[in-house]
Amino acid sequence: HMKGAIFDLDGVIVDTAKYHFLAWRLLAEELGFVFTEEHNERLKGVSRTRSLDILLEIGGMEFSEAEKLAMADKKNRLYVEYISGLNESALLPGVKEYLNSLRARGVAIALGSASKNAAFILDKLNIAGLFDAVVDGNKVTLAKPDPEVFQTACKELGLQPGECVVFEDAEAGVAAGKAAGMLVVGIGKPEVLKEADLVVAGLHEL
Ligand code: B16
Ligand code: MG
Repeated sequence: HMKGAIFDLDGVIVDTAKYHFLAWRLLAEELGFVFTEEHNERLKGVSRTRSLDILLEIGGMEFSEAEKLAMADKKNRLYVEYISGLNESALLPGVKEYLNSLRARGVAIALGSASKNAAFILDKLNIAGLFDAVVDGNKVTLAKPDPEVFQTACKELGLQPGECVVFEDAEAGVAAGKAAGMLVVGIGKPEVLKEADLVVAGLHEL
């Protein structure tokens, strides 16, 4: 019996991956190498600093911590510029309907995202008011597949792990949900999200 639902943001509620991609690609271009959409798959669900490390590994480049901090900042400024135009129309199919149906059934709702821009995005999408708790990259230190983000969300809802269901599109996120002892609904392809308890193409299917 589900008492709490914990949602990942990028890939579940909104497709911000394309904007992350545009910003990272521009940074790679400035550094003199090509960053493809296939490369970008490796950054999904991964924190900003870890994403930069992967990007630089792909480009075969090394920088100091200070230089990397400046690059991550620059990427984020570009990204925030891209997403500043987001509105309700960017919500993935069925999101609003599903969140409202959960609320009507008395299920508590939380966000469990790696993004430090999560609150800004929820606000732009006009759905911030539907969440009882928002746990994002500003609140947790350990990245998925570590279960910290979902454990914190569950605690903030005042629930036990066994009472929560996680909705995730990334392999690392599914692993994090399972490690937290929660049921996990994968959003995407069953052949990719093998560890999930159930896989659907999107929230519109629920
Ligand atoms: P930011 P999620 C993740 O969101 C994205 O999938 C990932 O590509 C991004 O690097 C990460 O957030 C950090 O985002 O730079 O905005 O802090 O899937 O965990 O909702
Ligand atoms: Mg995601």
